[in-house]
Amino acid sequence: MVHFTAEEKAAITGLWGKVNVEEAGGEALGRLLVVYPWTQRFFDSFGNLSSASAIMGNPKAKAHGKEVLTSSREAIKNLNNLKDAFPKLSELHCDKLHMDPENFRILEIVLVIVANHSDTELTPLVQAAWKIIVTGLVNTLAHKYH
Ligand code: HEG
Repeated sequence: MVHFTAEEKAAITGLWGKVNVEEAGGEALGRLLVVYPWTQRFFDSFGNLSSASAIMGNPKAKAHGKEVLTSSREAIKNLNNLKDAFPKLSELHCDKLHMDPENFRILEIVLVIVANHSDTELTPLVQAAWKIIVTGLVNTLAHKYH
């Protein structure tokens, strides 16, 4: 795991402060469901996921995307100890949802795409930092898998 200095931590926390969790979260989860349709099987309760526009406008998908990014933002507060950030969530996805951790990697790809498409001008350095953080988060969530 990468060790971050105080300065790097401040830069990363600042970057996350700018992320609109509602917008980026909804966009990321929507794209996940559209581009990787097999992920829809986890979301039976979401209602209409029959087309790309239905998915992108689905309020439950948006709310879940926001929840995912909000919890990610909490984890970022403890950057140098990411692997201990999500023990309960990791167990939930493994033991209760029986979700293949490969799906975390897919979400990782989507999150990087969403960041690169955002209105905010992102320097290559910030893009690289985002990629590292998202990878860290994803590894964290896979940590309790057995
Ligand atoms: Mg998961 C529940 C976070 C990837 C499917 N996910 C949750 C919850 C959080 C969360 C905070 C609510 C937990 C609770 O109610 O106690 N998820 C989370 C993160 C990431 C992630 C931080 C990746 C960075 N989740 C993920 C992926 C899928 C998925 C890739 C499916 C492809 N999550 C999922 C499902 C639930 C949660 C099906 C249960 C939803 C429900 O029952 O309402």
